[in-house]
Amino acid sequence: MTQPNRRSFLTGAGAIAGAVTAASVSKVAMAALPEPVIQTTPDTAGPLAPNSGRPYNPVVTLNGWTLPWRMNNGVKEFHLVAEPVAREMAPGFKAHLWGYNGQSPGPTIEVVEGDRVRIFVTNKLPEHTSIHWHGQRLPNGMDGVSGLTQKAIPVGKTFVYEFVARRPGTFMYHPHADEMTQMAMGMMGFWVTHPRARHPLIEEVDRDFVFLLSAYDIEPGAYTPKIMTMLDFNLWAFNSRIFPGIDSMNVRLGDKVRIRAGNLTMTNHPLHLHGHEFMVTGTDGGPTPRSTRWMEVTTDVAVGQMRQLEFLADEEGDWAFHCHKSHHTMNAMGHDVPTMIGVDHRDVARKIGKLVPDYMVMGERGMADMGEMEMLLPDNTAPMMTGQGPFGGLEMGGMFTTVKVRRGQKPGDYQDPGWFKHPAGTVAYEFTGQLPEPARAQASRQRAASEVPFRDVEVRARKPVGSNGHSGH
Ligand SMILES: [Cu+2]
Repeated sequence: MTQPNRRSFLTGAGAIAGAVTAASVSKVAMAALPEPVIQTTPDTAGPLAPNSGRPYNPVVTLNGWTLPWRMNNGVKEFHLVAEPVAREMAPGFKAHLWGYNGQSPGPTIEVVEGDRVRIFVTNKLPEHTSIHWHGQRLPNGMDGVSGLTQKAIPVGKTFVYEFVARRPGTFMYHPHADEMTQMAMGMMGFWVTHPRARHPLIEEVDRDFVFLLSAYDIEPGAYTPKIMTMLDFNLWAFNSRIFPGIDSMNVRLGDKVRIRAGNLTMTNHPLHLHGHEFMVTGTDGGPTPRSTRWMEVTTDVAVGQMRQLEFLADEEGDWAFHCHKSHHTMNAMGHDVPTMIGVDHRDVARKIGKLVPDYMVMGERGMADMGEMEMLLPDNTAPMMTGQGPFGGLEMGGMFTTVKVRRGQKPGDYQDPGWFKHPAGTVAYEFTGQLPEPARAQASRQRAASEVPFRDVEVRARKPVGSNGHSGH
């Protein structure tokens, strides 16, 4: 847990933790830009309790933070700075991304339904930008589509967006100028509009976590994403962090928990929770009607969509929460590796060695060996399958974390409680008795004797190798 630090551009602003109050800023200062608040660490910041404006229950951004604001004559003023950032995606692995206010993704913006919001956007990127407020009802000229609804924000300039947050819900923000490059570089942020009063379709919850799904293509050893990649990403992230760099979501036994996710990658992500059932209570269009809700353990979040999952955390333990595309729970180094199970690799190793010096052939017994090869990786990359748990290697990466449900977790405490201490007799254990002969093998032997003579059949499968230039499909 860390508090954002501030670059103090204004004199007499005073040092205040959390949101800036109108009373602390002089009249001259109010006419100026709100000082930008910059975050330098990728740690999960505690919830930012509002100290001005209408009250609400704040969210917690996974490996992120909420942007403080100042009140100026009843308008909530925020200052976003679009700039190059260094994002630690996992311990030992830093990426050179573009983001907002020191991090990628940018800070979460939290407002209340009916709030008038003014957002100053300063462009410190090497090219023009804009911000689109994904999902919002707003005047057309505030929609942030450069060329269509506004001029792009030139390098070094500050533009102002102003609108009323008209409907409560879950939103995102991202550039709508050289969008492919800027989103591939990590420019995005979360936005939550809280209901102004009790809403018939919006439950009050004890914990409300938010994060964005993002994907990057960064060569092992490199720092900057390849922006032309459309599908073949090698880093699948929750809020520009990859396992084991993603914090756990720590809750109290019996808590009502909401997890909000938005997808700004180029493919869908079926999010899967272990040990509990959840309901999708909201989409990018707002809260879902009750008649459309059903219990499930996996829900797909398509490109450009947002989903709110809600569940009662009534089972103690460390419960996995991850994208169910298994390639999305792996890190770099794992892609474009041939399947080696059961293959005599001596000849292959010689061939690959010519192309990639120091390459190791792995996987004769499956890929689990990869989990223990961290020492041999180039600088600045993340092992493909990694993470240590109380029982050994987790062999995971990418879009994977845990929901830690604890009896002793105090209300409002988001600290990691450590690994779950399983009650005696509740962990899967080794069977040490006699293994019986499999019954099915018995049956097929009888049939083989009475019908056709049984002989070994070898199956060879080979993908067609084209010479017509279509190999990239
Ligand atoms: Cu996925």
